[in-house]
Amino acid sequence: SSHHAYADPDALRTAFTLAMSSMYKSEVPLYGDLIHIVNAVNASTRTADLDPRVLAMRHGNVASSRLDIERHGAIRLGTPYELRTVSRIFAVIGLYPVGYYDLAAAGLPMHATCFRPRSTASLKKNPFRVFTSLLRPELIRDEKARSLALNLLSKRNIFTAELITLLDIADKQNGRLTIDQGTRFVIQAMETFRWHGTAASSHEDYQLLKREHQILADIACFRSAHINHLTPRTLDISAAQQKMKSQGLKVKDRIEGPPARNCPILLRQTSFLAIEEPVQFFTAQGSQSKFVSGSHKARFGEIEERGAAVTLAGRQLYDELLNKAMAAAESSSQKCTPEELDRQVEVAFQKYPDDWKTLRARKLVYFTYSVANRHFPEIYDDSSFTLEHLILQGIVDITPITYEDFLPLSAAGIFRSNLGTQASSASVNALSNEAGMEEALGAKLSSSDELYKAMEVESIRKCETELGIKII
Ligand code: OOG
Ligand code: NI
Repeated sequence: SSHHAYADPDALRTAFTLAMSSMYKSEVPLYGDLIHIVNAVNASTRTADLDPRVLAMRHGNVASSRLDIERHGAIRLGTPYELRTVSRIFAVIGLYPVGYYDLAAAGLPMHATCFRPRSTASLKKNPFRVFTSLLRPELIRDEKARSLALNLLSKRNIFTAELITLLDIADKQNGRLTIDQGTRFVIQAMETFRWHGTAASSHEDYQLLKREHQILADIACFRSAHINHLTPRTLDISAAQQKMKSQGLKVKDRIEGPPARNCPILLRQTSFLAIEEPVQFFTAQGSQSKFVSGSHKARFGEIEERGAAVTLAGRQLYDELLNKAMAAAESSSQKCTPEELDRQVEVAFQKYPDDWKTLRARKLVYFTYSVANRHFPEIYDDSSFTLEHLILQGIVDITPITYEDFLPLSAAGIFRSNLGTQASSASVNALSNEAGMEEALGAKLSSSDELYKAMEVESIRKCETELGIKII
């Protein structure tokens, strides 16, 4: 019954991404330095030498896509209510929960999902996504720390009243906001993810939680779910890593993920290490409450280089080879140095095919199909054709699908390098709990594999329409 012009969720996502980016740059100036480094590396990468398919995946698939817009961020939430409300925020900007990430295996009392666009069209407009982890209080061994964390979390409210009002309005408008409401929404949403230099806990409570697990203090002692990093894409992650080092940034000791390849798969990531930031805590000591100065280390800057989405078989091979490399590095006579692990990864991944044809023949990577040549005599008789035939005849082209998700082992490596801790005893041997995540969220998690398969099918249907034939 209204004639309001609703804002396009993809456009709102871009406004949100840009607001988040400028907020983070002003909060963490070192992040601004990282952006300069990435821009310089991207500008000097010899893109003409790159396989256009590889460039497309690194760049983001579309000519119109801005190279300088971030590709992901991460937040850590404390309660199911926070997760459900954040999922309402993300739905307004076209992000939906996809996939389950078990972090307990890495010694973290948490699990996670990725809020991201699901459709090809939406991904093309802006693939920005948020790695969103949730505390699993049942994995906190120490009774006192657990109840303290839950008590602090029960008292905090990370959402402004106006934001909740706008979310309720969106519910009544089919999930949409008008352009004016959308503008207010982005401003209000930033309050949820902003840094606060004044903690919501006493210094004593902060230290108690930190002793149990540093991540607990980060999740429970603050007034917001501060964004803990943003991640621009880079066209050459090795060069960017080198440049970060040469400019004096403290960087992660190795690039996570698969080794450099002709046909990149999945995701390679590295970061500068979390900075120590001043924080004011109140202290309960004495009769008068007063403030004490302390500090907190949680926030960093990351870069990523994306490759192809792999099938379940492709993922199995990836996990197998990575595990083999880690085992070999552990048992090598030298100490397990980052260099030794890099070397073992190189060796192990020689078993992972590295040309698109073989990757497709062995069903290790997902592809989309597009019409390369519609003026082919054969296609005018009205029979059906196999995909293989059309590819061989040069009528249909194959393009690897860009990986849009995360890697739990890489994520664990990133957590670890920023916490400066090894796996804690707090959560060893814990089982993953995907059902628990869905219950907290109040919704099902989409399967990334189903989404990649749907993209493949959609592209084949499109070829059929364009060629006017049936592909079997
Ligand atoms: C999230 C770390 C995971 C990634 O890129 O794998 C992540 C966190 O530190 O909260 O962002
Ligand atoms: Ni990240």
